[in-house]
Amino acid sequence: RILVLGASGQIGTELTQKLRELYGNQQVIASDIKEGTSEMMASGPFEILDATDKASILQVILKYKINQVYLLAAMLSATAEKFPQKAWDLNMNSLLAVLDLAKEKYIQQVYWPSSIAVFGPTTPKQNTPQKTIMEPSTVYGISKLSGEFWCNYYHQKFGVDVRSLRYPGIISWKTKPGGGTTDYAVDIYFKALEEKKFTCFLSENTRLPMMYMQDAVNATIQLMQAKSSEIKIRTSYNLAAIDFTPKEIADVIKKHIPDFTIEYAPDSRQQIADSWPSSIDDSEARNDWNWKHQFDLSSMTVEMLKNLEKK
Ligand code: VAH
Repeated sequence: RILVLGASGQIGTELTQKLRELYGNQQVIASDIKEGTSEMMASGPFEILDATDKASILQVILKYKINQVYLLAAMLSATAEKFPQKAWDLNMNSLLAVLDLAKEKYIQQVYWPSSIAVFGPTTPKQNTPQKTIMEPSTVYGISKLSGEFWCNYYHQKFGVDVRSLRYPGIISWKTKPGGGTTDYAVDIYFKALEEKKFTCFLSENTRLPMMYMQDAVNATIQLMQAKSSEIKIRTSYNLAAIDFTPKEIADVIKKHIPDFTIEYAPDSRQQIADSWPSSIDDSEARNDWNWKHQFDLSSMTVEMLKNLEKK
């Protein structure tokens, strides 16, 4: 069985649903410190669980005979700048707890997400390669880069089968934005429909790597289903799909909502965004386990607006 830690979050919600579709509702245990969407709560088992509490995680592992853990609990970039110590404790202690449980053979496989936030202002910004200068300037990025090295260490030293992807900004409609710098690109769709206007906290030409949620979920499952011998990178794989600026996404939304207007009011999140790449080279993922994305900016926009209108 599978345990999802952080199942009430943006990615956890959709990963839980996809895993339940693939493996059966009773095979996937969702958990978080707070309940999630009514759809997720209704579709299978749920446990209130603190992802940093190793003993409690072990109890759930034994109770449900878990053999695979997806650890999606984390504090994202903007919030982590406000609460650095809490962010470090949550992001690192949850990972070390799960890696130890794998080392102690209570579970057989671990998924843990990294992020483009591991790159910093000195990293080449265009088509950022898998191996390059990495000097993250955010607490979130520091925790993700450290986590990558812990994953690689537990794999090399103890044979732990932990796998990881450096997610770009992820766009989805099922949950509200959760404290990320890229979350302007989620909120813009909600606001375009609700108010036909949006005030963007990044400047109009801030180009960032992005991905529609369905692509991110598919990549995650594809990585976890790959043969161990195909996984050449045990820190974390670059993963890419599209990249766009606030102006570009606003222009695509205007094609559907002609009287939509956007204004720009950059705030403290601008310097977080400015420290990250504009586009990512993910050729290792495409070569090692046959990754390819499906959604571009226009098809993502159709999906987002269609689903939000129904919501
Ligand atoms: C954030 N959505 O903005 C996350 C992600 C690359 C961005 O790590 O913090």
